[in-house]
Amino acid sequence: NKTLNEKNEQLGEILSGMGRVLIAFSGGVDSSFLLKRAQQELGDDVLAVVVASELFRNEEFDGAVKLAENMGVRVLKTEMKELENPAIAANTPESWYHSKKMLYSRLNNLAEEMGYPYVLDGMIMDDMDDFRPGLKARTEEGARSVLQEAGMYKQEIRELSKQLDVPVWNKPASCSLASRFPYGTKINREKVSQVNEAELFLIKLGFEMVRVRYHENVARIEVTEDKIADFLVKREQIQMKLVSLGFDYVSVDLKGYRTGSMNEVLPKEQMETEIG
Ligand code: NMN
Repeated sequence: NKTLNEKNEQLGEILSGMGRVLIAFSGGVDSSFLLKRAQQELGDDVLAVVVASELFRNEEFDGAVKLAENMGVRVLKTEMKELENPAIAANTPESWYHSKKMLYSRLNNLAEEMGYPYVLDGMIMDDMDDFRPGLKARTEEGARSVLQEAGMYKQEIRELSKQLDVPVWNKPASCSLASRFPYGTKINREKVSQVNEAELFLIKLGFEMVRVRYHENVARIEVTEDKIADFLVKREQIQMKLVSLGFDYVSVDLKGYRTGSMNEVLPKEQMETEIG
């Protein structure tokens, strides 16, 4: 069993051996740590690619660009229109694969054009236990998850990020807005914007960890358990706002926030064949 220092050293060796790297940069905890370590090892031979996507918040794109720029890393912005691909808009478990395929093939093209031999992402050990049909695309496209290669877990990355003064060490996990929709519910710009606006409103009200799950005219809101009481105090304004955004009924999920709640209704066999 490696200590955290040993893992971090191993990560450094992997990175410095790569020479020049392109990093898929989201501005989240994991890819920010990766970007920082890559810069420490490789200096100017690091390119952060930030994707403006139809399935992620604009605020996250802006935050990622700023963060990389503040670090003094070279940034390349690119745009993806996932919803133009019907296999993604259909929002099936395979849609995760198609989204990631679009992402990694774009990154590979950019890397080739600009002379970067390696494409890296910020996947970590914890991601392996999740239901992630998209992982296959990473492997097919040959991107490297060096934090995984070094055996790093979320807790460890937060700890090292804090030591290195990476400003987002404590940021909650964010995810494609497609995760708010039941599998088989087709998604489009309007629906994505509806859940996005609802979540932004709730975040401003103080519910930092929140998901607004879209069940047609019903919103099923997940906030962390410790916030449910506070949520009920503010229920009237929440109800009004979400109705103004297009929901007819606004509900709170008594189980509270947890990641992957849309996977809970998938048949077990499907989860097992598609995990990892
Ligand atoms: O935290 P929520 O909103 O529930 O989203 C997380 C879920 O989204 C995960 O459990 C996973 O099923 C899905 N997801 C899949 C991929 C992938 O396949 N690459 C990536 C990110 C999220």
